[in-house]
Amino acid sequence: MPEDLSSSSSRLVVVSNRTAFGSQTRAGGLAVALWDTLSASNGLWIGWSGKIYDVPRRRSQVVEEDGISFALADMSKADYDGFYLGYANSVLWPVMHNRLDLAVFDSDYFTAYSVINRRFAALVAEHAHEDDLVWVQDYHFLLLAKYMKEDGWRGQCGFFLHVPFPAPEVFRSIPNHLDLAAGLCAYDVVGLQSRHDVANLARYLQEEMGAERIDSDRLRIGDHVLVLRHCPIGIDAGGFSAAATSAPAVQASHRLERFLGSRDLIIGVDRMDYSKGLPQRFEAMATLFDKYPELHGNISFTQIAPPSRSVVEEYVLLRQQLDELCGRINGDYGDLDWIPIRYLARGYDREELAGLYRLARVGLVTPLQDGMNLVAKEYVAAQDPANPGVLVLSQFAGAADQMPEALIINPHDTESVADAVHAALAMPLEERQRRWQALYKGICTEDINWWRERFLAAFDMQVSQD
Ligand code: ADQ
Repeated sequence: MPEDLSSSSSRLVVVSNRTAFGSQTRAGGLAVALWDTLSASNGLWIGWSGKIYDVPRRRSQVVEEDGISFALADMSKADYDGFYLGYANSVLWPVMHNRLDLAVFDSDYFTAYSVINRRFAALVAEHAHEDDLVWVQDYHFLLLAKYMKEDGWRGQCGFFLHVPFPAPEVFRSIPNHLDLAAGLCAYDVVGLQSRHDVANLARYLQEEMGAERIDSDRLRIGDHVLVLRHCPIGIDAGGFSAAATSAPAVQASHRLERFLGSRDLIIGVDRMDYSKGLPQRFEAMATLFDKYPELHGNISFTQIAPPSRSVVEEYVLLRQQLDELCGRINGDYGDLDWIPIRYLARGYDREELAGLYRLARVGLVTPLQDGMNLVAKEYVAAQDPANPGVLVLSQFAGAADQMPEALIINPHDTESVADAVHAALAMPLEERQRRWQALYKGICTEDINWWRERFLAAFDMQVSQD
């Protein structure tokens, strides 16, 4: 077991809040996306151990799994409350998803955020060496490169933001937004999910940090060149497609089929989060049942949504809201032999999910705001080419830019969502195949490897500055 990780040769080093070490089900897009990448490149993954101690162990724990080395640090309860539940998920998450109304601006949260970013910067210094390429993931670590540089780091360091970057007017509402901006400017490369995110961040840095545009991918801030790169994240499309016909997939699909009988399945799969538009989706299903009574008894909507961050008040309220909506809709429209909406608050294995996607005539992906949304891509990958289902996709998911052949809807407009689901159910085979082929080609071309290569290639743009 490699104790002194810093002596190995040049590698990819990923830093993210949660690693996927030892986990059976990976219910986060980030974990799903990074595992294969690091496993293939014998990389190092630095993150939180997932453990909360009254007195955290001082040293990080070093372990190995599937060719990946992990350096894992514990957190105290106070760290977890202030950094994770507080700043990351009660300030940054809502603001990045345009929900200023849900943000809790408590200055103690920012202090905790800075402390944890400093601690992880020290962890990088301990385990990485300057030939390594450090790739920091997501909104938990906006300040990391700044602290690494203050500690003397001279190697390369890039950052990928999995969530949207909001309009500058929204980001500016964060009391410490300039500290965050200084943190972002310390990276060599910042990757974002959509062109819209790149444009928002570029405008913000120009307005607040005096950044000047060098060209479409580069900004100059003082004497530092920052590459802003549009890198939409993809999936392992071939692997996911194969998973959809695996034994666990077929088994899960048969179990659900026994419940469905001859009914058509409409599926939603999300982390339970207010950005995913779940109440609006449930309302859209009620509108569908109102508008198209001929569908009664002939379709079944199953929503799979494992709880996440379930101690943050908003998540508790969301769970209650979904329970109530589900009960109301089933009460209003259900019958002795028909349950219109089923809602399963638990996670499933990747293969099982793939089987369920494949069974569904319609994949309903309707976030109000989403960096990318990998479920949309997984749904397409899992389809049977001979008889593919139809993807109904929110215009506010980053994925919509790459997937114009889906039925693109506004999730706030419940009537248009209902109409799209109706159209999807009635769509002739030939049109379903035509749309699916174009979508599948896209997710195979711009897959998870394409994403990684595109991000890593951006470092060359930084050094080739004029
Ligand atoms: P998330 O908000 O977590 O990720 P998403 O992109 O939809 O959202 O990824 C969810 C992942 O978790 C998918 O791979 C899905 O299969 C899995 N998952 C969801 N529900 C599950 C369940 N019930 N059981 C098992 N697995 C489940 C963040 C951003 C997104 C961005 C990703 C990746 O918010 O916008 O697409 O990172 O960059």
